[in-house]
Amino acid sequence: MKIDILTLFPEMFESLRTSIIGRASKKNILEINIINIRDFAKDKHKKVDDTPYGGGAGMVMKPDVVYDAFKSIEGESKKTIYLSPQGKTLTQNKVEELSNEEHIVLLCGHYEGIDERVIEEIVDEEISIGDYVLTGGEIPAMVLVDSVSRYIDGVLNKESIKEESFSNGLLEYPQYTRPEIFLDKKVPSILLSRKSSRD
Ligand code: 21W
Repeated sequence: MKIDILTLFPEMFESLRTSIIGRASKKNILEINIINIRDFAKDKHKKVDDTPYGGGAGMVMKPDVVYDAFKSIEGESKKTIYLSPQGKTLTQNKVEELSNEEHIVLLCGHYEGIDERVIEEIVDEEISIGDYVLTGGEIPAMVLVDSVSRYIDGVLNKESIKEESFSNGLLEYPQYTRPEIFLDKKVPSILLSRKSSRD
């Protein structure tokens, strides 16, 4: 799977390289490409935003700059997702659905958002990660990458996916490891008598 991320803050994605996802990238299972929208600014001041028509607080990302950044991505059949507070809330079912895509593009907005005309032109789907206000789409994009990457073969083992509680509706249960007694609290005896992969 290939994931292109369009952002004004590429340095926020550094952590992806060192994590579990970085390992999958090395195995060529997952290819993550960060594109700095500012590289497509037109003027010498590298201007990427402007004041909103009709007034209001903050700045809006310019449509031409975002459009050119998007156009720099190759491939015909890619699904473009705009991380937006107005989007549909991400669910485990959506994560699983997205994991079957060959190529996705994640568009991260900042400031007050992106000019609507370029959204209409390039975006297939708008996704939010929940009803609270963040400063931009970068952390939501990372949440999406992290959750989707678990379904890409080789990132996690099959058991972890099977055992996970969210999509199959099973209840999660408390977990214990050594030592057997911690702060005078004993591990439940039913778990101690059970043979497992330990030792
Ligand atoms: C937050 C941008 C609030 C714009 C006037 C009319 C992406 C996000 C974001 C942000 C506004 C997600 C407006 C959960 C989030 C994100 C930045 C204000 C603009 N002004 N999921 N419309 N929460 N947030 N609205 O904040 O980009 S996914």
